[in-house]
Amino acid sequence: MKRASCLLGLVAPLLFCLSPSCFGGDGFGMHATGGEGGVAVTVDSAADFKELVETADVPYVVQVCGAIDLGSVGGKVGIRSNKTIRGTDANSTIIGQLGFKKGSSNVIFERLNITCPDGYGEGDGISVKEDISDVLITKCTFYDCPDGCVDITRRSDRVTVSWCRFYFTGASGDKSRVSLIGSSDGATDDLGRLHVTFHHNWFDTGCWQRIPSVRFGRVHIYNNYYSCPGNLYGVRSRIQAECLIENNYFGGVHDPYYIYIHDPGEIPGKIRASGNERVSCTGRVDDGDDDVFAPSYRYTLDDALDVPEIVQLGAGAGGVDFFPHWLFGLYGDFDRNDRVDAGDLSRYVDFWLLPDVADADYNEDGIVNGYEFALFADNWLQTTAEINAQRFPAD
Ligand SMILES: [Ca+2]
Ligand SMILES: [Ca+2]
Ligand SMILES: [Ca+2]
Repeated sequence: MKRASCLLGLVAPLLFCLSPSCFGGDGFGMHATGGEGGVAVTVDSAADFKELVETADVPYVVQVCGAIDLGSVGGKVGIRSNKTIRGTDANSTIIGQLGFKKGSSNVIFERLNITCPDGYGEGDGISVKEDISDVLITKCTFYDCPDGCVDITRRSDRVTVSWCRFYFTGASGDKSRVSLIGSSDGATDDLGRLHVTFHHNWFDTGCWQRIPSVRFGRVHIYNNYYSCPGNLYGVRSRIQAECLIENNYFGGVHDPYYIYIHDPGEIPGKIRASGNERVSCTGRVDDGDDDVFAPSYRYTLDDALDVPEIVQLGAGAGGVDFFPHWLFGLYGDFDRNDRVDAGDLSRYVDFWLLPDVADADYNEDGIVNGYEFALFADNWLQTTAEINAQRFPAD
C-alpha cells in the first residue's frame, strides 16, 4: 500500500502534464497566486466566509464546505486582495454574489458551484468590477446567475476564466447572460485594460447571450465548447474591442461570433478567428480576418474536434483533473509518442496491479491487470495510423 501511494505520488504529476493542456494559472490571469502562503481555513457559514474574504490584504485560503447562502449577510461580499476561495468537494456552493472591494487584486476561485438568486447584489455570480486585477476563475460551475455569471467591468484587468461550466435552468431570455466585458460605450477608460482569457469552458444549456460580449477589451477565446441551442448570440465584439477566437466548438449556436456596431460613428470591434468548428449553426459569423493583439503568454491549442469530449470531462466543480491518454490515441502509448513499445512497457509494469491509476485502468474496475494487458499486447508495436488502417481499410 505504501509502495502504491509513493508511485502514485510520482505518477500523478506526470499524468497531469500528459493531459492535452496542462492546468495552472495561465492566460491573462496567470500572475494570480491568491492566498498562497496564507492560512487555510474551512468555513461553512456566511458570517465566517464574509469575515475571511473581506479581511484586508492578509492572504487566506478559504475552503468552502457545503452550501453557503449569502442572504444572511446582505446577499453579496466584497472580496479583498490575496485570497484563494475553493470548494472542499464537488458540492461546495456559494449562493449569492461574489464581488470585490474596489482596487483589489490577486484572487483565485476554484472548484465552486456559484448561483445568484434574483435580489442578491446585481444578480451576478462573480462581479469583477472597479479596478480589480489578476484574477483566476477555474473549475467552477455557474448556474442561474441572472445578470451575468462573470461580469468584468470598470478598468479591471488580467482575468482568466478556464475549465468552467455555465448553464441556466429557467426560461431562457433576458436573465440568462454569461459574461459582460466592458459595461458601456462611454466607459472609455476601459481601453488598455480588460485583458481576459476564456479557455476550455462549457457554455451549456440555457446560455442565451454575452458569451461573452466585449467592449474595449482584448479577449482571447480558445478551446471552449458551446452547446446552447436557442441562444440569441455567442461572441459579440463591440466598440474598440479585439477578440481572438481559436479552436472552439460551436454546436447548434445562433450568431457564433460577429462584430456589433451600436453607433455608426464608433470605432468598431475586431475579430480574428481560426480553427473553429461550427456544426448546425445559424445566423451571423464574421470572416475573422482582422489584425488583433498577440497573447502575451504561452498556450497550447487542442483540436476543435476534441473540445466537446475534453471540456465535458474536465469543466466545472466536479471536472476531472487529467485525461486518460487513450482518449487521444492508442491504449498503451503512455508516453504519447504514437507507438506502443518498450518505453511504454516499463511504464505498464509500474502500473501493474495498482488501484486507481485512471490513466491505465481502461475498464475502470479499480485495478490494472490482465484485462489491460490484453489491450496493451494487442497494440504492441503498432501506431495509431496502423490501427486505423486495420479498422477502416481503404476501398
Ligand atoms: Ca452585472
Ligand atoms: Ca509510446
Ligand atoms: Ca482494469
